[in-house]
Amino acid sequence: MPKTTKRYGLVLVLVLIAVATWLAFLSLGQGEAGDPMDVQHVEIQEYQGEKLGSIEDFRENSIRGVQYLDPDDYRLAIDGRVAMPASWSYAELQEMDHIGKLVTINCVEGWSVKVLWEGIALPDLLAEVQPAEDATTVIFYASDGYTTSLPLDFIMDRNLILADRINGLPLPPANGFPFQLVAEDKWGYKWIRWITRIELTDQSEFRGFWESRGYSNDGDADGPKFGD
Ligand SMILES: Nc1nc2c(c(=O)[nH]1)N[C@H]1C(S)=C(S)[C@@H](COP(=O)(O)O)O[C@H]1N2
Ligand SMILES: [Mo]
Repeated sequence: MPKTTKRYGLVLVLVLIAVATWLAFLSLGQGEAGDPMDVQHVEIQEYQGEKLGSIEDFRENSIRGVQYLDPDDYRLAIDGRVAMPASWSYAELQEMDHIGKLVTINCVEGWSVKVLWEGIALPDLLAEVQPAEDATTVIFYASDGYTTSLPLDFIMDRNLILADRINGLPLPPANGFPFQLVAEDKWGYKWIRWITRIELTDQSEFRGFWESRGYSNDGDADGPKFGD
């Protein structure tokens, strides 16, 4: 066989391998993202007589795009002003008591969705790490570098949850798998997704990602969007 024909043969084989790999990758990606048709027939649409919003009503607006966390590697850590810093695997967190709440999320961009959230009550997790007397503020960190904070009192009074289910389904990656904070009555930017770490601090003036760019640190959904 002449040298050039041999070379063409080799190039052809390489191109075929590349195309096959690309096709395999595409079909993998589809499975991972979750076909919306699959979601439709299992997502609950009504709860205690009330019509719910749908996972498809959410808009993706995160700072670095959807994060895909591996439940096998995942750990949630709580540290800072606590007596007993701790961390848990995804499997350990699934074993804990879960509660459900019907809550509306309101984004400052003008959309809102009401769905059923189920997850772990933060006060339960905080009881395990024992917050120090001077801890006033809880800072949340996510895998995309996003941060936000809330007063410790607010979390305890409202029994806020870390949701791992939405409308009866495991939280999809776009909704923050493994956990999204259900920051009820706060603007959407307090609803941090893909949470990896929770820090207790006495620094009440801490400002998270959007808060340090001008959004209100209180973040009350019936209050101003900008300012303190
Ligand atoms: N980790 C992380 N969490 C985040 C964000 C982000 O960019 N990164 N965006 C916030 C904003 S501005 C909004 S409105 C809500 C939207 O969440 P949802 O898509 O689950 O409704 O996520 C919040 N949580
Ligand atoms: Mo938002």
